[in-house]
Amino acid sequence: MTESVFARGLGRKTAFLCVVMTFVCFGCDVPAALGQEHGEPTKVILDTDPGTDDALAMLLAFNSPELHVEAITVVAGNMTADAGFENALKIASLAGRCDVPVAKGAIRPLLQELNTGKFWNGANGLGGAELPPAKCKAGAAFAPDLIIELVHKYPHQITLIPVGPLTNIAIAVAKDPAIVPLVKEVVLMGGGITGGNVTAVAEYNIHSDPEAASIVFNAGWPITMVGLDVTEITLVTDEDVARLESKPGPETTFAAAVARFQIGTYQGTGIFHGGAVHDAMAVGQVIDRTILKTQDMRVDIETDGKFTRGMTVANRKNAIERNVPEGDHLQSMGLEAVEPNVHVAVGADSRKFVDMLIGRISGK
Ligand SMILES: [Ca+2]
Repeated sequence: MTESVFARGLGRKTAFLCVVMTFVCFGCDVPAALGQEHGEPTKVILDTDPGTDDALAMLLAFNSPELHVEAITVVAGNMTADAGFENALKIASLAGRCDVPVAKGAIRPLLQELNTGKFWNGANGLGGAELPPAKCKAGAAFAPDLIIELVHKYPHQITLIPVGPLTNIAIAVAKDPAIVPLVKEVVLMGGGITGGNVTAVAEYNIHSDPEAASIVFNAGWPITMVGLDVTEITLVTDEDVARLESKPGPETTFAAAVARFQIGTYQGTGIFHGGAVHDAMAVGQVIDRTILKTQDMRVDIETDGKFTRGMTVANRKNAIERNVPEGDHLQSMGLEAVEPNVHVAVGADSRKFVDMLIGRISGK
């Protein structure tokens, strides 16, 4: 970015403080009622690869009055683009939201093979939970084109919530870079600064298309990264599922089945004590800024690396050493600042989020 949203208006002294201090806050970087200062719902586009946690993210978005879902855009990821598209249409139908356009996008990552996620999502992508055939009609638009169209239609109003590989978003930026300053913000699920879930250091959404992620992270728009650091500590339990089941209905029955699959899968790894609902947390962050604690950091995407491809490389100090040639070697001369480009979620009020998720889907 040429002028960071973080550094804009800061003087040199303040910028220097960025080097020695990191900004840690509970939602202080964004107004608590972002987009709702005048009671208007926040316009969002959910870019998704449904996917179990995607399904819960969709239901949370559809059942939250703070949001107006302008479109569901589908990307290849957990499922092939066709299978994910069908799932998205079924979930929109389940929620009675055929008014929301559903568009299919990229069928594969920019440069690498598609890596689907049957283990984490079940063969049908929905944890085996069956849904009736979709009533909602498939949109004809190519997802990146629909994103471009809606951003121009609602300048400075659209929040993008990508919860799959970032292929669609990167294609939209590549096709029309003019959308970047017109997007209100990007709140994505992906990455992590303390470890990965595909490799030691890479999270699935980023690992699935690192080149696309690099485009998105370097575009120059405000980004909040809701990564594994918060999603793996925010777990749905059997008690939470029982709360869903105590309110029987099509959406709660489906959500409970999905959540039970997730709990079983995650507990089966021997690492977790409940089900992680990763993608839904990105939607939750747009609804309520008090759930996550964020810290501004410079984050780059590793697109090479023998062990690190797909890693979100975070500079926690927002500084690097400045080295200059001196004779036959380099000499360190101190530190120089690097501009943060991402609000990184580093802490969560997990119970508050899960209560919101369960409450919204169960209509409470
Ligand atoms: Ca997803």
